Amino acid sequence: MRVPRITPNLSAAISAVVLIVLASLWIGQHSDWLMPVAADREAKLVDDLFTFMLVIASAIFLGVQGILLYSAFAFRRKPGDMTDGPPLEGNIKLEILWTLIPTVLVLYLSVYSYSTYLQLGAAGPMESAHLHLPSSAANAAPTQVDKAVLPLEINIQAMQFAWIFDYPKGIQTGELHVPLGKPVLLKMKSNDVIHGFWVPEFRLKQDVIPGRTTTVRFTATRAGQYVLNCTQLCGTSHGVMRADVFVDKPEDYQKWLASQAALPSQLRTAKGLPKTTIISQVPLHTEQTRALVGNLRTQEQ
Ligand SMILES: [Cu+2]
Repeated sequence: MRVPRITPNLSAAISAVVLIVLASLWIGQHSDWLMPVAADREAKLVDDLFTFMLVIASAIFLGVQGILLYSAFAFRRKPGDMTDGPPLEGNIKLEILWTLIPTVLVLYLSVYSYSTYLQLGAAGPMESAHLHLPSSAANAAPTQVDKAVLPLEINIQAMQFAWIFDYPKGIQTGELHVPLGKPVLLKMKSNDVIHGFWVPEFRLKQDVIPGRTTTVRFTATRAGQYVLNCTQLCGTSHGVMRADVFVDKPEDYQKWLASQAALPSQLRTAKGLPKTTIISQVPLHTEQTRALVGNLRTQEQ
């Protein structure tokens, strides 16, 4: 059987490739439609990676679907044609090409993703990495710079099914407040099972594991209220294991901290009870749990 020769129309092929590239870049430009607002400096790293992956994925999708649609119309069966399709077999050049392109893409994406991961400080303790110099402090004396970049440390306890935030001077709250523009280091522990810290607007996710301290570093850049979700299925009420996250202007943050320090402990009668017991006595309803944990504040141990 004679194999029909497809005469490539070079200018049409080039136009199609250019169109696909332009369309993919346009989709990449609008990747923010698919993401929540970005509320910290780290978000840019993740968003850039996401945009890059979206451009590649769009180009592959449009290319494959375009060839499929074109073929379906251009090579459709003519009326009255009852013959079999031509026996096409092997094409070394094409096989090399479609092995090489995905290999290069996957390798490049691995390197790019891992570099983003390292920059986010997610690969473990990296004391030298990820400290942001505020521009005003950049020219200051070394001692001032050191002080300026020291991150604010907040300890977090995760438990079924609540988050508790431990601030200096024994202040415990059920809401996470962080100051705008200051590096923050969260040190997280779990009191029972594996939980997961995730604030979509920060683009950061980290497991909270019993017997280990895991960390998250970020610098919030957008004041507002967000939600912290638990991402690990940690029990029957996993779905309500949320907490409010506030990014406050520095003066508002100080005011909030002072108001928390002045708050009388509403759980003095329960003093001595393990905190988990106090939490577990509350019906596991989001609002009630939040209200209780929000008021939970113990004196210095
Ligand atoms: Cu959980």
